[in-house]
Amino acid sequence: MYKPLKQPVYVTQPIFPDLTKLGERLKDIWASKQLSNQGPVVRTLESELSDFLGAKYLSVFTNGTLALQLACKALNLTGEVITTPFTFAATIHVLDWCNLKPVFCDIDEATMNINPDHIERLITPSTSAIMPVHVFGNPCDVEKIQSIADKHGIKVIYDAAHAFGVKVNGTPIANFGDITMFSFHATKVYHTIEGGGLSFNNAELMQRANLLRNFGLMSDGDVYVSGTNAKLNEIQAAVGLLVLEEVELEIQRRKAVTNLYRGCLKNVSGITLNQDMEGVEHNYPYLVIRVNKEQFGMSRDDLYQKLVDNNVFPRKYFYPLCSNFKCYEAIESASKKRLPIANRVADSVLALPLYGQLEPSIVERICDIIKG
Ligand code: T4K
Repeated sequence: MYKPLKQPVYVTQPIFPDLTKLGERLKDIWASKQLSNQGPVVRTLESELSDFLGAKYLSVFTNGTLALQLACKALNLTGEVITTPFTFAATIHVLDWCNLKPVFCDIDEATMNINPDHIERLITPSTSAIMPVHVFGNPCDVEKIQSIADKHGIKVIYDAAHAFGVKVNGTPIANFGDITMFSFHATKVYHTIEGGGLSFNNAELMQRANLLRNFGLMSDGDVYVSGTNAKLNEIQAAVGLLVLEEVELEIQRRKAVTNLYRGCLKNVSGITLNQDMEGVEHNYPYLVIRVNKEQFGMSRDDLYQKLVDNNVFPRKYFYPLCSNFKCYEAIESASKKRLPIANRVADSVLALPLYGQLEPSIVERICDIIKG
């Protein structure tokens, strides 16, 4: 018989770098008298992240959402952008804030990513780009997506908010598409408390995004484009450098926790877990199960409540589906009939607690609650 957990267990816990080391870095910042506006710590972070992520060019921003907006602006996107409804609200809000019309494409049941076989039929003369999301860090079918984009002369921006450090057949995820966005939010495998990054394969695009990040101000003081303020500051960059030192160990620990869940829940009828993909170096950002009510004997929502009642706080990532949000449901492509897989997936997913410091005994107790 299972017992409720004494302390609440949340879906994630950020990496907290060593306070003494942080103190040393803060002393240096105090001495430098520079707190923001592309200071030395931000520049070092950009260089170290670029190396870690295998990016050709990389810039950091206030958060992933603003970074994604600037990516759309830097590429001068117009009209319609084909994307997935199975994502966090930010992906779709970015399009809306950039006056772009999201066109929802159904997803693949196994990967939960945009289904490339459905993309082409959604392309119209107004389509300027595809914005796929590497959901839960699982890479999209990057080759197929690129060949569709090339055939139709449209851009690809990847939302890789979850995919920090992922590799596909040895190629860093940062290398695909025109621009790739990473979120460095505290809930992510790697973080700068709040923050985001863009990787580019092209220096000119990076310069454009960098200009947009700093009000469009040119070095001569003149302004040619309407920019915004999307700069990261020195203190967060210092945290980011320290978190970077720990991220590989964090990923290894998350892998061990993931494998423990996989073992404990292996034979539970009606519960399926996300699996590793062939040729992919994963980063284990989320432990997502799918609940089949008929086989498991309990709905996803009832299981969620049972866990909460026992002091475990999973999240229904991503429910409701973005296409069912009140602000987007009137869009033609948001119709439930056109998105059967995405609707089914959103109704059955549950993200269980996953982070490096999660103790094996707690994982076992969470699994006992699920099975009990
Ligand atoms: N695209 C995608 C696909 C994304 O998933 C996201 C963000 C973005 C774009 C945008 O990137 P950013 O602009 O955020 O950089 C969280 C995050 O706020 C959000 O960054 C993330 N995706 C989304 C999936 O999750 P919430 O509202 O679910 O987080 P919250 O505050 O409920 O945190 C979850 C749990 O984590 C808490 O119950 C406790 C724990 N926690 C959280 C924080 C922040 C801690 O223990 N410590 C903490 O500091 O949105």
